[in-house]
Amino acid sequence: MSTQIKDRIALPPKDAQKTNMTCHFCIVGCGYHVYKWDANREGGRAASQNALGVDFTRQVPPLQITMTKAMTNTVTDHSGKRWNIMIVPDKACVVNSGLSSTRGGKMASYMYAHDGIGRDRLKSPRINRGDQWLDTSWDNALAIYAGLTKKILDNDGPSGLLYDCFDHGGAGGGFENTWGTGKLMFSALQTSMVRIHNRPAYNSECHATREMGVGELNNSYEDAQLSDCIVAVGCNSYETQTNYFLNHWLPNLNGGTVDKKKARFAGETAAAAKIVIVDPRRSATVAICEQIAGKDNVLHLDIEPGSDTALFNTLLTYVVDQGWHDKAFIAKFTRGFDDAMKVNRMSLEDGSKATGIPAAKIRQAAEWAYKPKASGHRPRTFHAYEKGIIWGNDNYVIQSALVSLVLATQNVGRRGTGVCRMGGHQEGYTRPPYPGDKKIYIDQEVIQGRGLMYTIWGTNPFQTTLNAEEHRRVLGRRAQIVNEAMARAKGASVEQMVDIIYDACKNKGGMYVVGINLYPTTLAEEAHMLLPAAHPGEMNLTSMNGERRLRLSEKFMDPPGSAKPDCLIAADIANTLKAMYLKDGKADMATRFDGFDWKTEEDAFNDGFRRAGRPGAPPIDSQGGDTGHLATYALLRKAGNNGVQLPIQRVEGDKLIGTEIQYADGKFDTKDGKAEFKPAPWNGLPKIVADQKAKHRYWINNGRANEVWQTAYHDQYNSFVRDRYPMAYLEMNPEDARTLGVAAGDVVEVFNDFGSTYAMAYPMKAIKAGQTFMLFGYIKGVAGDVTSPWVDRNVVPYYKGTWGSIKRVGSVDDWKQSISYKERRFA
Ligand SMILES: Nc1nc2c(c(=O)[nH]1)N[C@H]1C(S)=C(S)[C@@H](COP(=O)(O)OP(=O)(O)OC[C@H]3O[C@@H](n4cnc5c(=O)[nH]c(N)nc54)[C@H](O)[C@@H]3O)O[C@H]1N2
Ligand SMILES: Nc1nc2c(c(=O)[nH]1)N[C@H]1C(S)=C(S)[C@@H](COP(=O)(O)OP(=O)(O)OC[C@H]3O[C@@H](n4cnc5c(=O)[nH]c(N)nc54)[C@H](O)[C@@H]3O)O[C@H]1N2
Ligand code: SF4
Ligand SMILES: [Mo]
Repeated sequence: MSTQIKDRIALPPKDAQKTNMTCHFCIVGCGYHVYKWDANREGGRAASQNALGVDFTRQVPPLQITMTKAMTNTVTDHSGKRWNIMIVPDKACVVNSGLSSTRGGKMASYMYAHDGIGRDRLKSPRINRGDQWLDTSWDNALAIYAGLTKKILDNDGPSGLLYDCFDHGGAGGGFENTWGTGKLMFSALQTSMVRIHNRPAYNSECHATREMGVGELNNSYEDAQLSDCIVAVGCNSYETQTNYFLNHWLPNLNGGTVDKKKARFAGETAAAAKIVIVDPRRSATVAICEQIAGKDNVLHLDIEPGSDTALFNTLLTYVVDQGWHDKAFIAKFTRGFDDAMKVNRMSLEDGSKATGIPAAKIRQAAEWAYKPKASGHRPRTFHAYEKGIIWGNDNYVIQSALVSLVLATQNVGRRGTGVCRMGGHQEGYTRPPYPGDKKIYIDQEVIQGRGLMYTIWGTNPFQTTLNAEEHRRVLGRRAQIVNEAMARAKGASVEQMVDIIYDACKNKGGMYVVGINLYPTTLAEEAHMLLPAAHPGEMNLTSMNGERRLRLSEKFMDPPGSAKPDCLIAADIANTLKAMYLKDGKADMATRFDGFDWKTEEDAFNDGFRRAGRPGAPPIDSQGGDTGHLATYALLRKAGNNGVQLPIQRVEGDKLIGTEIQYADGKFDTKDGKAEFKPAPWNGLPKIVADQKAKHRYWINNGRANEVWQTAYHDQYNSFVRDRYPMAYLEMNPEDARTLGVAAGDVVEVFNDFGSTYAMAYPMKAIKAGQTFMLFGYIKGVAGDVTSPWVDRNVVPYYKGTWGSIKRVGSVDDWKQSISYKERRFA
C-alpha cells in the first residue's frame, strides 16, 4: 500500500505519463496536461528530476506554472493499483496560454477516487424496486430497459418513448456520445419525443441567425484581440467564459494587442478596444472591464430586461441615418435589407423609451461600434452574445435584430469582427436528422400525461427546466404510480416486471423514469433506474470549443465500477433490443438496431463524426461538415491541445489544416450564398410574462456564478463550493432588502403564479431597486421553479424573464458565521 502525500504536492517524475485533456466544463475549452504516475513515487525538485521541467529548488517565479493541491489526486485503477494524477493548464495551448479557472482547476479533484470528492459516483446500474434502490448488473438493468422499450415500441410506437438528452461537447457530451445517443433515438428507436438538455424541445438556440445564413460560431478567439470594439450582449464572460475573457479580451482592452493590429491591418487606425456591455445588471464583467480599460472605455447599457430588440433596432436605424452602413457589401452579399428596415426602423426617442437608456448613450455606443475610424475604415466590431438574449425575450426576434445590425455594418467575415455565441458547454454535435417535422414541447407532454417511459440522459431538468415546479410535481406523481405497482410485485421475473411497469404506465397514467448520469443527483428522488456513465479522462472524447477548435481528450484512467461511456451505453441498449427482436423472429425490426457493434468510443467516432462523405452513408447533421472524415484519433492525438479549427481544409503530412474565420469569401450558409436580413418587430414583453411583472414587484434575473459549474453535480460534494453556497443565493438591492426586513444570509421565499422557491439573500449595492439575481440550477433553491412556461415560436424558453414576490422565511445561524456576504463584484 502506498501512502498518500498530504503535506505537499507530489511532483510527477520525469517518466510520468503525459496526455492531453480539454477542460470538461465550459465552451472555452482550455488545454490541460494530465500527468499520471505510480503513487509510490514522486519526482525531484530539480528541473531535471520532474516532468514539469520546473526548478522547485528555488522560489518559482510568479506565473511560471499554475499548480494547486486541487489539481492533484490519487486514483485507483480496476486492478487495484494506485496512481497519482496532476492536471495542470497547458502554456502552449493558444486558448488559455497556461491559465486555469476556479472550475477547470478542480478537474483532478473531481476525478473518481473512492475517498475523494467524487466518491458518490454511480458505480453500477441501480434499480428502484418501488421502495429501495438496489445495485444490479448491466444485464439485468438492460433486460428491463430494453424489455420495456420493446413493449412500448411494439404496442404504442416510438411516441411513447421520451428522451431528454445532452447535445453538446465536454463532459456529458462529445461527438462520440451525441452520435451514439442520436443513432439510438433517431435511427433505431425513431422517436421524435426528444428534448435537449437545456430547453424543452428538439430545436436550436440560434434559429434566426442560421436562417440568415450566419452560423453562430464564426470567428476565432484571436479576433477578440484584433477588434476595435467589443459589443457584449447578455454574457457575463468573466464568470462564464473565463479564460476567453482573460486571455483574449483583456489584452485588447488594456492596449496590449495594438501592435498586432497595426501589423495586421496596415493603414487602419488602431487603438485599445472599447467595450459596450448590454446587460440590465452590473455584472462582474462590467466591473472588471472598467478596471482594466478605464471607465471611459466601457459603456454599460443597463437596459430594461427584455428590451434588446428595441436597442438593436434603434442602433441600426441610427447607423443607417448616419450613412455608416456598408452599402456595397449589402448590395453584393445580402438580401432583404429594405424590407427589414421597414419593420426594424426605430427612432432614438422610441428606443430610449423602450430600453430606458438615454439617447446620448445609445448614440455613443453607435459611434464606438460603427462610426468610421479616423483612417476612414469601418471599425472592426466583435458582437458577443449568450444567455441574456438566447434565454431572453423572444430569442428569434432578438437574434434577427442583432444579426441585421451586424450585416449592415459588415461585422462578420472580417478579422477582428464576428457575431458569435459566447457559448455554454463545448460543442460536439453529430446526429442523424431529427425524425419529427415539428417542434414538440416535451415538458408539456409530460405534464399532460403523455409518454410512457422517460430517459433523462446527462441532464437534470428538476433543477434546470422552465416551469420546473409543475413539471417535477407531475413527473413525480406519475413515477409514484409505477413505484406502487412495483412494490406490490413480489418475486416477479424480469418479463413479469416489465409487464407490471407497462401496465402502470399505459393504463394508470404512470411514467417509468431512467437517469443516465455520473451521480444519483436529485433525479434519484423520482427515477426508477440509474445507469452509470463515464466522463472525459475515463474515456477518449472529442469536442470543439467556441472557435470550432476540435480536440481529443485522452483516456488516462478507469471509470468507477462498471460505468461506461454514453455511446457504449447507447450501443448496449441497441444491441439488447436487436437480440430481442431476432429472438422474436422480427428481422425487419432487428435491422433498425444494426450498426452498434462498437468496442470503443473510437468506433463510435469513426461511425459518426467521420461518416460524412462515405459512400452510401445516410445523411447526418454534423459540425464536422463534409471534411470530418479527415480527422482521425491518431491525427488529433498529434494535434494536441491546439487541435484543429473546423471545418478541416486538408491534411498536410500529419497536420490537420483548419479554418480561422468563416464567410471571409462573402458566401453565407443560404441556398444562394447571400446573407438575409430579417424583420424584427419590437413587441414588448410576452403577455404571460408582462402579467407576472404587473403582479409581482421583483425581477428574478438568474444565471451563473464563477465558482459553480451548472447544477453543481460535482461541486455539491466539494466543501469549497458547498460551504460558500449552501443554497442558491439571491442578489438583491440593499434598500429592497431593508424594506422586506431581510438581512444578508436570511432565507427568503420567491414566488409567483407558477411556483415558489427558496434562496439565500445576498444584498448588494450593484443590484438596482426592483431587481434581483438568483443563482440558477442549484441543488437547493431552483430558480426554474418560478420561470413561466412561455416559449417562442421555436419552443425556446425565456428563463431570464421572471418576476416574483419575495418574503422573508427565517435565518440559519450557522451561515452568519461561516459565509461571507462581501460584494461579489471586483470593487
Ligand atoms: N432559470 C434558468 N434555467 C436554465 C438556464 C438559465 O440561465 N436560467 N440555463 C439553461 C442552460 S444554458 C443549461 S446548459 C441548462 C443546464 O441544465 P442541465 O443540462 O440539466 O445541467 P447540467 O448540470 O449541465 O447537467 C448535467 C448532468 O449530467 C451529469 N453528467 C455530467 N457528465 C456526464 C457524462 O459524461 N455522462 C452522463 N450521462 N452524465 C453526465 C451531471 O451529473 C448532471 O446531472 O439549464 C438551463 N436552464
Ligand atoms: N462559472 C460558470 N460558467 C459557466 C457555466 C456555469 O454553470 N458556471 N455554464 C456554462 C453554460 S452551459 C452557459 S449556457 C453559459 C452562460 O453564460 P452567460 O450567458 O454569460 O451567463 P448567464 O449568467 O446565464 O447570463 C448572462 C447575463 O445575462 C443577463 N441578462 C438577463 N436578462 C437579460 C436581458 O434581458 N438582456 C440582456 N442583454 N442581458 C440579460 C444577466 O444579467 C447575466 O449577467 O455559461 C457557461 N459557463
Ligand atoms: S474557462 Fe472554462 S474551459 Fe477554461 S478552465 Fe475554466 S471552465 Fe474550463
Ligand atoms: Mo448552457
